[in-house]
Amino acid sequence: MMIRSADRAPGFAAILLGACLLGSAAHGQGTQPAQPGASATLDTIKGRGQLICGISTGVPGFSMPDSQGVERGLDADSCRAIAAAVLGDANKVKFVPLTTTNRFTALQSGEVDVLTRNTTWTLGREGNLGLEFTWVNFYDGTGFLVKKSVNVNSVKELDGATICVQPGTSTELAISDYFRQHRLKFTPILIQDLSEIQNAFLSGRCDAYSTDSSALATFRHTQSNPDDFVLLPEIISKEPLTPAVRKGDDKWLDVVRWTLIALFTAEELGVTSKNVDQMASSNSPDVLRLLGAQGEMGKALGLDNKWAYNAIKQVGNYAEMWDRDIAPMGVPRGINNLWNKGGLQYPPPIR
Ligand SMILES: N[C@@H](CCC(=O)N[C@@H](CS)C(=O)NCC(=O)O)C(=O)O
Repeated sequence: MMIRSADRAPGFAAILLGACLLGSAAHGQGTQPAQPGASATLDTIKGRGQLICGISTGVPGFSMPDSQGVERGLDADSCRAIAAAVLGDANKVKFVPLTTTNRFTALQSGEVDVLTRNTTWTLGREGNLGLEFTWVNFYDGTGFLVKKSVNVNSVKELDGATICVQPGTSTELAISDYFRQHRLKFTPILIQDLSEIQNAFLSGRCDAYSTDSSALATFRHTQSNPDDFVLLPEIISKEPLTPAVRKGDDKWLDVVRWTLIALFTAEELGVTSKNVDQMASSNSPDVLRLLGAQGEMGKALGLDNKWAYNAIKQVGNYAEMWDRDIAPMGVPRGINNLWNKGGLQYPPPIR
């Protein structure tokens, strides 16, 4: 039967009205926040009183033990922020160093609760490996490091070169795509162990060393003779580095994602580890909600309403982490800045 527009109109109006009502209920004015569902991962972490975090075996600026054996870096600090949000204590973290090849199985098998290890968010990994990426904590790209003595100024001059690269990385794919597309040849030297690959490069076994350009910059910075190395100008791929969780526990995904977002939000709102207590009596509703002085944002995640307060107080906002971990390596903030400072970080609203 043909439906005349006159028959249809009231139905549409009713649907629209219904949608508007739903919209205002969802907005939360005068309503109770939805009760969070269960998270097996969150329950396990709370039960054991410790977060188990997968990190790298040693990338300066990201996760690398200092002289006292304490893990330092942006990824290590991201783990601490999650522990502070979940358990109220940034020190309740067990760090598990993982290689490029065993990192995904460690997450899949439940050996770690979260993988916070300079890992690129890709469709293949999310679609095929049972992983879910949370929120980018560093926008990176594949680069190339060469010795100054080889006198190479561009990737195009690496035709026929040997290139050291770690297996199981998105770097491998980025290089083979780029070289094929530009009709260049190269021989990959695949070495899994980090110190082995670095030694291979330093001893001249490969003409170039390729990985995330941030890691190359921090590696160069930590050499006794950084000026003997050149980071080539080309960045040949996008590598958004993103902490990942196992698929199938959406509530845990929410916790990790929103804790990272809270660190960027704190920076955006000017909340730091130093002023967080004064800010808890700010007149900004956004600040009050972030710090749990108003609303029930923590409860919506299955956490204490002081989740973000604890993370910011104990670890600092993203800019503080950056200044502590990355800036000393001479890496400029660039696209990792907030959206209102010319960067890509645009944290969604905490409300
Ligand atoms: N972002 C790329 C590369 C990540 C990567 O593994 N980079 C190396 C070089 S910085 C690394 O972390 N090595 C440290 C290690 O093997 O522990 C990926 O996700 O595949």
